[in-house]
Amino acid sequence: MADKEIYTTRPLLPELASYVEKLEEIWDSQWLSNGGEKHKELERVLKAWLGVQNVSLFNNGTTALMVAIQSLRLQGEVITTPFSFPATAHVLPWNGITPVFCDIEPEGLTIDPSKIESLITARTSAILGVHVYGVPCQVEEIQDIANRHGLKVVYDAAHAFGSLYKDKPLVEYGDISMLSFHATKLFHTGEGGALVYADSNLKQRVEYLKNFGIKNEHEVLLPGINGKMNELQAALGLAVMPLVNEERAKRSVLREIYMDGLNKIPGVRVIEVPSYATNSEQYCCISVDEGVYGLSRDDLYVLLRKEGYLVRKYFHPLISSYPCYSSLPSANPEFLSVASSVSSRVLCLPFYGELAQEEVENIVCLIKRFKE
Ligand code: T4K
Repeated sequence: MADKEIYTTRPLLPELASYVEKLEEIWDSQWLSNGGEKHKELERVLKAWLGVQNVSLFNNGTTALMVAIQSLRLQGEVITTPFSFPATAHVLPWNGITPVFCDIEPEGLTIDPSKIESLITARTSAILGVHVYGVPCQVEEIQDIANRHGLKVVYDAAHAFGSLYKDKPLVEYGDISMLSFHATKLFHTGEGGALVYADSNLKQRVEYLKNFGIKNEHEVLLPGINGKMNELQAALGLAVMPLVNEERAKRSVLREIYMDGLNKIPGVRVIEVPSYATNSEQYCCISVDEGVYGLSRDDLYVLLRKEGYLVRKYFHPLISSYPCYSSLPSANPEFLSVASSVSSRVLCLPFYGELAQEEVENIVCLIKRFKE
C-alpha cells in the first residue's frame, strides 16, 4: 500500500523563487497579456529548443487545435482517431466539421494509414492524427495519402513535446501540429499550448485568429477567437523550461524499471515508441491481455487504486462512443475493432520525475502478485 495516494501525473514545479522573480518583472511592467515580453521570450526559447520554424503560443492546447483547423480553412469531413482525449475530435464540430473515425493500428495505437483511404469522400479536407502517449503516427504513409488526395494533415502532438522522428522534430511533419502545455504535461505553463508549423505564410493568419482577428486599432480582418497565452503562463513556462531535460532523464529511468519488471509478466506489455523516434516520456502505459494475464485491465485498475495508486484509463471510453458521436456511420464499433479492444486493455501508470523508484518497484511487484 502506498503511504499516500500516488497520482498518474504531477506537475513539474520549479523553485517558487524562480517563478516569483519573473512575476516581479511582470508586476513592474504592468503588462499581463496580449503578447508581452514573457510571451515573446517563451516563443523564442521554444523555437530554439524544439528546432522549428514557427511557434505560436496559446492559452491551452484545445484552442490551439481549433485555430489550427481554422487556419487551414478545413471544412466538410476530417478523418481522425477515436483513441484520444475528447478535445481531439471536439475541435471539429466547433469548426462545423464532421469527424470521421478511423481505426488504429495495434502496435503503436495511432491512426491506421491502411484504413484511411477507404474513408475519403468528396467532403474530406484533412487527416487529424494523434501521437498518442508520444508514439508517432506513421507520418510518411499519412503524408503520402494526403498528397495523393489533396488533403491537409494536422497532428495533435499534445503528448509529443520535444520528440524526434528520424532525427527531425516530429512536430514539423504535416501542415500543423498542436502541443499542449497543461499542468499534466512534461513541459507546461499551468494551462497552455502551441501551434508549430513549417510554412511561415501561416504565421500571420494564425496570429490574427488567436487574437480576435485584430490587425490593428482600426482593422479587424477575421472572425478570430481569444486564444492568447498570458504573461503569468509564459513566465511559468520560462521557469519550467530549464528543468525539462532532467525531468525527462528521471522519467526515462523509471520507464526502464517498469519495462524490466512488467515486460516479463505474460499478458502485460509496456507501450513503446519505435527505435527511429525519441520518447517524449509523457506517459508510461501498459496493455493488459486478460486471456494471458488472468485479470482484466479493469480488475487491475480497481486493485491498484485500492493500494493507493491512482492509475488512469487513458483513453477509455473511445471518443466515437460518446453520445454526441455514436450515431455517426464511422462510429460503428464494427469498423473500430482494434480501437475498441485497445481501449479496454490500456492503463496509464504513475509516471513523473519526483516519483520514488521504490514506488515503481512496488507497482511492478503488485502487478506480478495480483495474478498469482
Ligand atoms: N489532445 C490530447 C491527446 C490530450 O491528451 C489533451 C489533453 C488535449 C488534446 C487537450 O489539451 P489541453 O487543452 O488540455 O491543453 C488531463 C489534462 O487536463 C489534459 O490536458 C490531458 N490531455 C489529459 C490526458 O489529462 P484529466 O481530466 O485526466 O485531468 P485530471 O484533473 O483528472 O488530472 C490528471 C492527473 O494529473 C491526476 O492524476 C491528478 C494530476 N494533477 C492534475 C492537475 C490538473 C495534478 O497532480 N496537478 C494538477 O494541477 O485531463
